[in-house]
Amino acid sequence: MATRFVQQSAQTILILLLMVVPISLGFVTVVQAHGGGYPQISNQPVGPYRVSVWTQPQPLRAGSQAHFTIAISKPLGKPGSLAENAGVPVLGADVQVELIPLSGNTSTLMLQAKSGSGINKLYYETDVEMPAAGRWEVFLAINGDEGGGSTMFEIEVEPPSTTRWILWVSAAVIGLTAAWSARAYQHGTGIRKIILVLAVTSVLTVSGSAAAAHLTGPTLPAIVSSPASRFWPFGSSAEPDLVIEVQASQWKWVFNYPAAGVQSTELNLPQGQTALIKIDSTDVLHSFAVPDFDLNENVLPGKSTFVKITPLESGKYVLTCESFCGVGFADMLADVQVLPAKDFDAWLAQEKTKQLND
Ligand SMILES: [Cu+2]
Repeated sequence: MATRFVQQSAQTILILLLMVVPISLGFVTVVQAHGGGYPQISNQPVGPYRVSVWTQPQPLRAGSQAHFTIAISKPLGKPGSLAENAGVPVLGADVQVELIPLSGNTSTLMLQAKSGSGINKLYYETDVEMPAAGRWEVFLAINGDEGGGSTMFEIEVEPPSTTRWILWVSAAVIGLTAAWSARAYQHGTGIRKIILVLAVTSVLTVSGSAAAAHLTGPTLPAIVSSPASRFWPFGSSAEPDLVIEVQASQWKWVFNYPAAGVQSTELNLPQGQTALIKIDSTDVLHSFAVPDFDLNENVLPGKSTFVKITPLESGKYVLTCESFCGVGFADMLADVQVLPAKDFDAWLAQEKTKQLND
């Protein structure tokens, strides 16, 4: 009698464990990296201020958190004066964010963006779970010591990611398999028990890895590493396919392809090849950030910063500066274009001819 009780208890505990693990996986939410994101407005005049707004993630999705990052600065000089482009961050302003749905019958959301909470204390930030997909108007109202102003822009919210279902389906499969197999095991004998154990193990492995693959998040379109110097890591396998020298300054990017003698205002990269990127600042602290690559490296003046990028998917991305480097920092944008290797070579050759003739 006692043995039977122990057996039953052990089975119950096993079933509970098998059900609790996948269900808890389903509730894991990926923590948002605060600060930065996808640029929505850049250095726009709003009352006496200049305002920039970023959203994260890209794309925004219904049923998921949307993160808004807002930078407010005040120009120091009058237009045309020497100090025109100098600015100071504005702190302690009242920043209201109103989200107005442009379709459907969802109601308007009112948010208050707060400064000093994120990694960069100069940003105002707020989070909200987007209740519906479609276009939304974002109305931004700012009130500070210097006065007030408002601006508007639109955002697109995509339907919930379908891959989220993979989690629930695998959780259900694991749970049902566990419950059914425990019962079958109780009534089975000999070889049947062995077959059962093998079958259950394989179902759990497949469902578990499907859930795990989902939890590790979407695959980035590029492999990125930030070696501390040109010679790290050691070894010839680390030798890049090309070297690009980048100059960061208030408030622009210049890209040099020294092997070809080409200079460009956009960062073109060959797909599937490893580019070693050497970044130098000619003035203040900047940062080299490609949100789509999950890349954000500080660039200090007087010290080279190295980044290795191996883009896997061709397409257009955006390079931004995530460091507050003066009033024009939000304008420090450049196109990043990943081209198939032969298109990249053609572009480089064409630029070389063009620049030799200039
Ligand atoms: Cu900068």
